[in-house]
Amino acid sequence: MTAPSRTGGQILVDQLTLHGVDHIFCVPGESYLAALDALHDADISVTVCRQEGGAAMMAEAYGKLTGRPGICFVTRGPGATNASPGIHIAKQDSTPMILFVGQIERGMREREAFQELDYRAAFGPLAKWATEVDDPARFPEIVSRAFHVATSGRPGPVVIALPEDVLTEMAEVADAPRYQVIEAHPSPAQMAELQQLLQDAKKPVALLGGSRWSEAAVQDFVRFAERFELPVACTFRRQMLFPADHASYVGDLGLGVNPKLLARIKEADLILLVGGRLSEIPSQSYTLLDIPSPRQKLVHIHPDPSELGRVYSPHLAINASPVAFAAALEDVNPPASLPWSESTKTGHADYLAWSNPAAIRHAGHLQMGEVMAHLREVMPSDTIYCNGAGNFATWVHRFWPFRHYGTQLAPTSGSMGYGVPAGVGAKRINPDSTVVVFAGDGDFLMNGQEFATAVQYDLPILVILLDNGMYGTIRMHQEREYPGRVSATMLKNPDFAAYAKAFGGYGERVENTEDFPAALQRALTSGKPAILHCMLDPEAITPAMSLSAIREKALEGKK
Ligand SMILES: Cc1ncc(C[n+]2csc(CCOP(=O)(O)OP(=O)(O)O)c2C)c(N)n1
Ligand SMILES: [Mg+2]
Repeated sequence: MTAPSRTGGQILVDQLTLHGVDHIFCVPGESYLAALDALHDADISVTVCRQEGGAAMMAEAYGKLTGRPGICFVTRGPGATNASPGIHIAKQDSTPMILFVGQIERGMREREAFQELDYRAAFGPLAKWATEVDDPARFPEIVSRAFHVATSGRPGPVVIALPEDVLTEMAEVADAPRYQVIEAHPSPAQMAELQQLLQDAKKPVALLGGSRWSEAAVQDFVRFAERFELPVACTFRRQMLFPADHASYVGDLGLGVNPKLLARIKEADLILLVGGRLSEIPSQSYTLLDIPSPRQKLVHIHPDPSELGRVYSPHLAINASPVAFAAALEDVNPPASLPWSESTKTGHADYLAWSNPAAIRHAGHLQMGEVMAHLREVMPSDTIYCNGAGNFATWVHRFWPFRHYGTQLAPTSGSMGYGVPAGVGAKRINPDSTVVVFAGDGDFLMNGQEFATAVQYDLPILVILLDNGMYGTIRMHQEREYPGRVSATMLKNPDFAAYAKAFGGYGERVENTEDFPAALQRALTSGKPAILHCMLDPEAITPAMSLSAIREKALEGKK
């Protein structure tokens, strides 16, 4: 049977459909009109964004939430370079994503034609795979490979350049079959060894991280933790991998971590590191475990063999996805007595004390401890929280108890500007979820333009914008390293409530703690994308220490 004759753009979009793509995020460009035209009749919804950085971050957020590649389309040179932050996040956060980029016609290559860029060279080190399609008949093969590469092993971003004339050329070619997720399973011998290690352990702890989890895998792990009364921590910004209200939960290895959790891990005799890499932030700048040979017996479970033994030489290396590993745990049985069970209870109590917002007081009229306590009281437990980077993120990471898989969108790569696009992406694909974006005054304006996308698609997300008039994180580091010498960290801000209104959303300024509950209520019931412009005293830079105290301590140390 001969295949029908189709344009390259049509073949491409047909491949997306058969691989299960239901949504794409884009900023249009004349370079890929033929693909846009094919999307016109496809059963794929499109979100058109205001800047490619936002579009790419929305696609990354889609990948984080679904485990399927988030799809983004952008135009040549400037569109592609604008999208690069999203590629970097997908790489560092191990998120499946495919970025399609317009490219000049094949016959003009190497002349530095209009917006020409060598994508293999520009994105090779940033992406998991960067390539260019030379022949429309190869779309089925290359797109199929892209889905396999993006989702297998350690997931990551793929960049595919689309020469304009490849998209318009006709070809007769058969479609590819739908891609498969390549699972890696632990062997029975490895699980028997794990059983023995748990049998011999006195102070075990599990650290959960990375991607390739699912709701079912989290539940599998919860059942295992329950049988073993095992203390479980999550790594930086992976708090959705274990319910915080579970008796086994002992906290997260983020920035500003609970010292009691660090002590527990240092004193452990067995560490199960499941899915994560224990990279710079969760390892506290690579000080938590000895490199390459940790003192604790390390069982490292990772879907990508090249991550096993990369930094830490494990006692037992298991090349398996968290999904497959968690399922295999059903057959691992606890020893008759659990010498660590009291310690697990202490660990959970330590977490509860550490994450209790009621105890927190700082300078200013708006008290974040009380704000967080109120959110804990009134927001649904499956609210999706999104944030970029800045000290403001501490409030949600430390004081919101994440209880469900799929409720945290935060870049482990520490990229500012992620919260708003992630929130828009999350609400677009989960319209029934409550979506809250935490943003700083610096962070928000890095991709605040996507608030217009929220308005355009009628996506009532709530932005809690903490305005302290500065790039606070950097100011904090400045006060530590160069006390009293403020340089390039102050900000003069717009009226963010007016900004929200100008875009067609709901906006309100909040200055006092007692005004927050009613303002929150009005924002949530407005039915519109909303910004609560919250005025935070610059002194309230961390839950524990004021800016002046940090400066004074540094000055003291310099004497
Ligand atoms: C894209 C990007 N640029 C710069 C930085 C460095 N950086 C980290 S936090 C921060 C300041 C964040 O300021 P703001 O959003 O106002 O939050 P605050 O710390 O004041 O709460 C900066 C500049 C970064 N992480 N990402
Ligand atoms: Mg700030």
